[in-house]
Amino acid sequence: MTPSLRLERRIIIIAIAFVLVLFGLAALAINMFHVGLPTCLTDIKPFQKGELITHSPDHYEVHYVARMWEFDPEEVVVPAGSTVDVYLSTTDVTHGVILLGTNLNLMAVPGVVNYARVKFDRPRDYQLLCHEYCGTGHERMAAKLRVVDPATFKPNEPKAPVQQPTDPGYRLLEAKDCLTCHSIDGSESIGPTLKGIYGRKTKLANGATIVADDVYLRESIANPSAKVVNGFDDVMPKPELTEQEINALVEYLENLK
Ligand code: HEC
Ligand SMILES: [Cu+2]
Repeated sequence: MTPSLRLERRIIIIAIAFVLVLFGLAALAINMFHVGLPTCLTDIKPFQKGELITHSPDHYEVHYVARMWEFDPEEVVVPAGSTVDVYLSTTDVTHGVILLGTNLNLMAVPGVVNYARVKFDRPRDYQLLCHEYCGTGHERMAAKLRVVDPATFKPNEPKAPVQQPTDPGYRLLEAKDCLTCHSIDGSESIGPTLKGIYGRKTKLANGATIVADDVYLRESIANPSAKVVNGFDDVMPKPELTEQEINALVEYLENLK
């Protein structure tokens, strides 16, 4: 073996030994000193979802969750004169968050919850924007913070439950699996939402437009393929219902505003 080859081999051995020592030190740090990667706080409540918490009529707390490419909550309304504590976290990559027209400017860093306090004196609409490039949807990433006149401010009431679980009509919808394809709160599903169906103008697949009255509701339930709503597939199964059950369902739907 030539001297230069011997030298090369020695260098390789030293390099490998160096890497092994580094791995050994890392293992030592983890096992003896319990050094770990930072835990992601977004996995821990209350920072999984965005929310507005009311502490008092002029003190609020907002948990903003940034993710590609939106903020949760999308819109927050507080009355003028309030102090807002903003907590910010991200569920994916790093985002930058600026509330235009204020000095709120925070980074949303994975695993970290950042905080700032803002006071709003006058009614005004503010834009919350992402100013750290975070992917193709970056420019769309925005949310609204509206500061309104305290006289017109309506506290965020918890959403009134749309369903009355004790209502026999609702129980039937549930028991007959209607709710797997239909919502009663207006949201989209496999079938049209049943919210506000009574009196609704509906375009049918055959081009005709009908107004949903008793007769139509009864027919849609008892014989789903007779009239198919435009834009939906004729997939609703013919349900096994007694005359009484159909009546209860129709009556329930008539009152589902
Ligand atoms: C497998 C999914 C599915 C199930 C289960 C289902 N539906 Fe439907 N339903 C649909 C679809 C899709 C439409 C729209 C196409 C059509 O008109 O047939 C529809 C249409 C309707 C309509 C007319 C809607 C409109 O906008 O005019 C009513 C009323 C209705 N369903 C009631 C019910 C009731 C009550 C049940 C339970 C007994 C039920 N559905 C179960 C899928 C379903
Ligand atoms: Cu972003």
